[in-house]
This record gives sequence, C-alpha cells and structure tokens, in this order.
Amino acid sequence: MPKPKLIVASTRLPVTMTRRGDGWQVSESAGGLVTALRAVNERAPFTWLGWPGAPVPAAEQAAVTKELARYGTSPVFVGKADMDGFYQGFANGVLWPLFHNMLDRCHFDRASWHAFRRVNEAYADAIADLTAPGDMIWVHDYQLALVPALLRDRGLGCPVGFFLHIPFPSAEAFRTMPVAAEVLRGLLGADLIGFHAYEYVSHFRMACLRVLGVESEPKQLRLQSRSIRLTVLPIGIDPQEVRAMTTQGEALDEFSEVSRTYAGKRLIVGVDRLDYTKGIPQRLMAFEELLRTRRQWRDKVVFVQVAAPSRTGVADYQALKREVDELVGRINGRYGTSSHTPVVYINRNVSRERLTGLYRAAEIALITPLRDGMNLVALEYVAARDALGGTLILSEFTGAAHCLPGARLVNPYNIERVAGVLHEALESRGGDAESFEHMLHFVHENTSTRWANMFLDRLETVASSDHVAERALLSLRQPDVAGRYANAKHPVVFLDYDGTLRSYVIDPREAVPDERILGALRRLAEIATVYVVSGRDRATLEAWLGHLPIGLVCEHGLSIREPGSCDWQRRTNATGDTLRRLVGPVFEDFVKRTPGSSVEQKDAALAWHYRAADPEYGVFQARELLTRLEDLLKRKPYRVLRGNRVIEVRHEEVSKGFAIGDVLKQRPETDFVFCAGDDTTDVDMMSTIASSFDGPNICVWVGRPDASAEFWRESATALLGDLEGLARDLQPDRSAKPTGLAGGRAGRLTIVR
Ligand code: ADQ
Repeated sequence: MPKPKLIVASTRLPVTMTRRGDGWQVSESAGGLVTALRAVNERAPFTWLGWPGAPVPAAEQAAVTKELARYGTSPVFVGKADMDGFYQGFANGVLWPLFHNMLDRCHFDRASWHAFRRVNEAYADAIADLTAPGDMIWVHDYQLALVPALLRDRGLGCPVGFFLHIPFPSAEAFRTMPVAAEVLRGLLGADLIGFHAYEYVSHFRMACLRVLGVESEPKQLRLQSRSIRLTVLPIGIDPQEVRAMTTQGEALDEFSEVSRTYAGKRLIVGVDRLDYTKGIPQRLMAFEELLRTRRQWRDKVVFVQVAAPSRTGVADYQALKREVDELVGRINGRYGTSSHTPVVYINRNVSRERLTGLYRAAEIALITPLRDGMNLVALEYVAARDALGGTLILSEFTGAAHCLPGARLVNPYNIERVAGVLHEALESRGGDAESFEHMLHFVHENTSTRWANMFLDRLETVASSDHVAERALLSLRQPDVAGRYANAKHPVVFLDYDGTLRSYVIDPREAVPDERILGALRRLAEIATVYVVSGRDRATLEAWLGHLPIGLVCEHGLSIREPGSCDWQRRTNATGDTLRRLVGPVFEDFVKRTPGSSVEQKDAALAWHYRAADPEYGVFQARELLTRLEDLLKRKPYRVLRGNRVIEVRHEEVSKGFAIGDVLKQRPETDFVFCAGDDTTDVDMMSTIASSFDGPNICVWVGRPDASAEFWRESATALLGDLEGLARDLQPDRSAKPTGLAGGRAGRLTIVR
C-alpha cells in the first residue's frame, strides 16, 4: 500500500514557470510559506499543488508537469480568462478588500464569481486526482476558500486542513457579500481551520451563526455529521536564518552602506507590499505630522519606506502608487534640504538579504497596516535587530499585535497619535530593552517550522482522534467482508438518511435524494429488505422515498412504514400528553423570553425551535434551557435531542435502536444485516445490532471512523458505491423477495411497550 502523503495547495507554486523561447524556465521563489514548509519536507515529503505562474498551452502541459515534478510540485492549469476572473476579479477584487474590512473597495460581479468557482473546482479536481485514502490535504488561503467543500463533493474522506492567512472580517461586513453563504460553506468542508488570531475565529463563528445559522464553540463547530476544529496559530519566520544572514554577504553590505550614508541621523524603516491595506499613505502623513509639529527632528530623521510593487494591473493599486508618490514628493519638497532628504522611497523588490541589512540598521520600525492577517515584517525586524534591540511601532490591527505586546501599538488612522509615538520613540533612544526581549523571545519560540508542524499535528489529531487506526475502511472486496453476505438469503439493510445516504447540506430542505441514491435503493430493494431509518417526519420521507419498495422509519423510530405498505404503524403507546404537562410550561416560558422562538407539538415529542430568534441570543437561551431540562428530566424516561437550532424532548422508547430491534424481531429469518449511519442517533442502531442480532453483519460509520461501528466510509458518495456493489453481489432469492414481513406479506406492526 502506498504511504499516506501530504498534499499542500496554494494559489501559486513555490516555483514559477516563465516562457523562454520555445521552452520554459523554472525559477524558485522564497515567500514566507516556502520557508515555513521547508521543515515540513524534512518531516515527510509532500506534493505542492498550484498554478505555475503562466497559462500553459495544452500541448506543453505534459512537459511542464514533468519538469515541475522535479521540484515536488504539481500544476493546476488555468486559462488566462478564468485566471483573471478568479484572481484579479473575485479573490483580489472582493475577498481581499472585504476580509480587510474595506467594503468600499469591493467590486462584485457574477462573471468573476463564476470564474472563481471554476478555478476552485480545477484545484479540487487536481487534488482529488493525486489523493489516496489516508492522505492529508492542507489548503492555503482565501483564494481557495471553496476547495474544502469541493473536495467533499468529490467523495474525499481524507483530513482537510485550511489556513487563512488574512483576517476574517466582522460578520456584519462579511454578510454584505452576495455569495457569503457559498464562501462559508466552502470553508466548512475542512476538518481544521487555522487563523492567526482569536479575533478572526470569533468573527468566523459569528458569520457561521448569522449567515448559516450554524452554532459553534470557541474551538469547534459541529455540523450534523462531523465537527470542524478551529485553531489559532499565528505564523512565524525562521529567525535563525535571519540571524545568520546579518553577519555576512549582502545583508552586511547593506547594513554598512546604510549606516554610513545616514551616519548621525536617526533611521526609521517601513517595508511592505504596495497595498492599500498596509496604510502607507497614513504612515507618511504621520511622519509628515512629526516633522510639522516637532521641528527638532526635521534634519535629523530619515524614514526609509520600501514598497514592493504588487497587483500593478489593478486600478486601485495604480491610484495608491500615485498617492504615495505625491505624498513622498510633498514631504521631501516641504522638509528636504540640499543635504537632507527626509523620506527615502524605494518602490521595488529588494532581496531578503538587503532587507535584513536595512532592518538591522534602523533603530525604529514603523509598521502600521490598516488591517493585516499577521505581518511578517514585524517579526523579521525583531529577528534582524536581535541583540541590538530597537523600537517596533505596530498597528493594533495586525495579527502580530496579538503576539508582540512589547511593541508600541498604535491606531494607524490616528495620525497625530502615531506622530506622537514616533516622537516618544525618538526621545527614548534605543527603546525599551525588556519589551524588545519579550518580542525576541516570541519570534524565536514561534518559528515558521513550529507553526507548520503544529498545524499538521493538529490535523493528524483530527484524523487519529476519530480512531482511524482501530476502525477499518470498508472494502466489499475483502474476503472476510464479502463472506459475511455471500450466502445470505434474507438480508436486511438499515440506512440512516442525512449524512449517510445524502451528503451533508446546510439547509435540510435541500437534501432531496438524487437519481443515483434512488437507483441504488431501488436495486438493493430487489434483493434485500431495505429500511431508511431517519429523524425526518413522515411527510418528508413519503415525498422523497415513498414511491420506492422500501421500509421507512420516521422521527427517530416513532413510526414504521413496512416495505410494500402505505400505512404507518406507530411503535409505541407513549404519547406526548405527559411530556406536554411536564415540559410544556418550561418551553412556553422560553418562547416568551426569546422573541422569534416557537414550540412544535409532535406526536410523542415536544420541540423548541429558535431558528427565527436572534442567532446569538437564541444560542444563549438554548444553553439555559438545556440546563433546566437536565434538572427537570432527571430519572424520567425522556431524552433530550439537540438539533440544528432546535431542542427536542421525546420518550426514550422512541429511538432508532428500539425501532430496528422491533423490525428484527418481526423478521426472525434475517441472516445478514447491513447498517450505516453517521450521527449520535445512529449509535442506538449499532448497539441494537451488537446486542440482539447474532448473525453476520456489517456496521458502517460514514464520514469518519467511530467507536460504535466496525467499519467506516469516507463519505456518503463512497457508501453509495458500496450499496451499488452490494446490490450486484448479493445473490437474489426471488422466492424470498422481501416486500413485507416474514412470509412476503405486508403485515401490521403492533408493538406496544
Ligand atoms: P503579505 O500581505 O504579503 O502576507 P507580510 O506578512 O508582511 O504580508 O509578508 C510580506 C513578506 O514580503 C515579508 O516576508 C517581507 O519581507 C516581504 N517583502 C515586503 N516588502 C518587500 C520588498 N520590497 N521586497 C522584497 N520583499 C518584501 C499575507 C498576509 C499577512 C500574513 C502573511 C503570512 O497578508 O498578514 O502575515 O500572508 O501568513
């Protein structure tokens, strides 16, 4: 069996293909992610999947793929038009400004959104092609936000991690996006989502609640059939590499040149991509304000701002470049002299070595983005200054501000205050050594290697906490498995519906069975007695599956409709009367206290719905109600079920386990049972089979391994493949065609407990 591998996906590859004459040239790039993942390669080699940097004609794709494989990378080929819509149009024209809280810069258009979807699908296809069961997938950043769910759609059951490198905006901002729900659903395909700061997690949770009505806890979000872990993991850098750089080559040259050129002057540095989120104009204005209001610094301070050109084809970025050029001209015009230029503006890429030398020469770093996921420059500055110490003036709106309390935090919009803090920093020569020491400690502890390893450890934990090792992935081809039903003449199949037969959807009304599900059930019903055992009500099951020759169990086991019959039989005498007397007043009290909530009276259950209540307040009230019910129902024969924005109380006899126990009692000839489920209510079915059926059986958990079932399957789609296989493999026994109860007659169930 091939070894499980890691697949990393990001928009760009760590190498870029450029056309040279008839062929292609590969150049390696060194971004923060490349550094971070270098160490991962030492842990286990991985394949890095992404766009090679240029459109590649179909005829040359095989050669390019082969070349890229030499670098451990694999290409996703995307045409120019789609790439434009995906990258410039939606990713950078909508998600980038929106996630940085800059709503007025969002330019939403449907065509770009469609291109975004198509490119995310191309990534999901490419990943699915490379993946084998047991592999792990790590998807990076907002451009690939839809990939996790698209991987689930393709039936992949491997652990999928997603890391968001930029902030997550407040729910209020997020929900203005016309496709907010689709983007969230895309992300929720992941098993683990990483953020730089807790603030982003809390925004994300609020967006899930407000946009999708999905509740969560600080560290996880439970969907019907699986959990998504949320983790705060600020990225780091490689401080040892920076430290080593400072003592040699270009970094040392730059340090010496800058120190010589500005000898006797006080040096402030700013380094960014030229992006409107980085707050460069506001920063220049703050520096201007310093020179205007504190004359003593006018010929003594030099501010070196490096701004790497970025997204140069986009109008907003061109306007920003003009604005910065003008501001630099204005400040130098006003405060420059023949022997002194206050702002040195470098509008190009500078090598990492040169940047390190520059950081090291500057006693103050002015890093004031309006919003920034983390900000690596802040960390690089601290690492480069090392034992020299220094002052870091940092925007409070960066992820780094959450980790570097030794920095002087500022609001970049408050120009006068930033100027004031600059003044204080210049006054207190050398900065505060203790504060700097704290920051240096953080930078050396929280390295990029540690970041990547911790993320992967957590992703592995997600997989192993689900007992992957103990539970086997179902394969009908295995002799031990196939042997269990090879001679079965009276097989019975119990299938949960949501999350088991039909993959998870956020709005339960959308979970209509498709042709493949209906076909599989129909074929299986020709040779086995099939029951769909669901929490859904009668009407829904009848509407969706009522025309098939299968049995239906509704409301978690309240009533059964036998195969071939149109009548529903109620399984228990338990009525809702006692329950209404006991729990009704409490529910009514909560309805009064929670505007928008309501009570639903079911046959043998009572439910409190709060979907229409304020999402946040609803969750709060639900927690209170659960505590009240726990007290009230102690030692009483009732069970509390927590569903999607509903709390339901029902008699304990109303359970899927009791229901299938009754079916099996009525069908003593049963010689094989197949059972599949995916949520807590299905555990009861598995326990009933374990305790009261001693023939051969196969119990399968869908979505992940679970202690209650011997086997597991990655997804509903994968299970469907098994059901189709089962329908082919089972030996039909026409004489025992199971249309009803034993004897082939649609009988009536009258089971009273
Ligand atoms: P960026 O927005 O690119 O990253 P940042 O974290 O500051 O922002 O990283 C920039 C990198 O580019 C740094 O390593 C810096 O040294 C380098 N750089 C900047 N200017 C340069 C220049 N003129 N020449 C050469 N190199 C230059 C996104 C998010 C961040 C998050 C990172 C990592 O927006 O918030 O910190 O991803 O998760």
